[in-house]
Amino acid sequence: MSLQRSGVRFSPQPQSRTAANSEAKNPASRRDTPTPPHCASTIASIAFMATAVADLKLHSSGKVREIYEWENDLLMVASDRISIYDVVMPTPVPDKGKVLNRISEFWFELTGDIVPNHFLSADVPEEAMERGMRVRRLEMYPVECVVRGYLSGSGWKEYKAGGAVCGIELPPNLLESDKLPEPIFTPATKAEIGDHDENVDFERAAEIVGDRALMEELRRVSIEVYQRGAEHAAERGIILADTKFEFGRHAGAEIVLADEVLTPDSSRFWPADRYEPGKTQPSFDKQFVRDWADAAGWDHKPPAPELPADVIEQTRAKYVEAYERITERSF
Ligand code: Q0Z
Repeated sequence: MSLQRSGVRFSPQPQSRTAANSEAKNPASRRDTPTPPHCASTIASIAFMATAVADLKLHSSGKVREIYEWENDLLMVASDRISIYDVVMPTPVPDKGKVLNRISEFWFELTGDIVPNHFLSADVPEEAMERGMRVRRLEMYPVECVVRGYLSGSGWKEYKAGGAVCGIELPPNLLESDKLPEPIFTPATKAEIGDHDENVDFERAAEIVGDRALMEELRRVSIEVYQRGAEHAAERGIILADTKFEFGRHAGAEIVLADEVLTPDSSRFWPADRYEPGKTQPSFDKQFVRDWADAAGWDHKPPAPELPADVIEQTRAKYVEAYERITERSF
């Protein structure tokens, strides 16, 4: 059976994370996509990816990733697109997709004894080489399984407002970015397109899933995978402050870890040597982009400005560094 070609395309702000839209047949139907970035390597990769085969049907797309239907399985492909302030930048970061895909692969292997996962094979069509994986098609649970080891983002906001996060009471007088006494499970529901996910308490998440015992197991597994990853990363100078997991089921298994796992896009990665509670922490991977965009005075509304080559290069280096520290392999 011949491998269909696939690959990443630079599409304009695909804000939808929703599943299969019958219109979305992939590349072919999107050939009129405006040409985004303008550096030579990008043009080259667009040219390359334009030949990337269109024959796989798009299953779902996110801001920076796509999923295709592939026989009875799925092909998940990570692009080089980068988003900050929830907006995709017009300039890709070379190799970001490969780095994230390989980080997920690494964690799937390291946590396979805790929970089965959707990874099937890294043997994918040439065009998706290293940035794609074959995964098992699942029925997904409609909750985001968030684990927080540190107080940041919406967790910090909720805590400031009422001393609790998703119904979990926390000790008084915590600072922004403080380490929590123990990791907490703070589920969220997938929001409508363009909106942020909504934090919910455990009982609400259990209602949504329709099975409290199952939800308890999702919580237990989520915390265990987070702890395994956070310990591993901490030993290598990276704080995994928090993360979001997604789970699904198939005929033979009730709980299967899916999506991307403990990547810089699904988690907050902080450089441990810069850790300083009481303020917002710098991002391990995206800080150069944020700093440049802030200095440029961008209002965080699309369209985002093109990124200069040195910002791209420094950012690429941070992704590669994250990969090499975590996996102890050279990229
Ligand atoms: C994951 C998402 C992405 C857009 C659906 N193994 C699976 N089986 C069924 N569905 C999914 C998976 Cl991973 C699934 N998402 C999230 C990922 C692009 C949306 F790469 N949506």
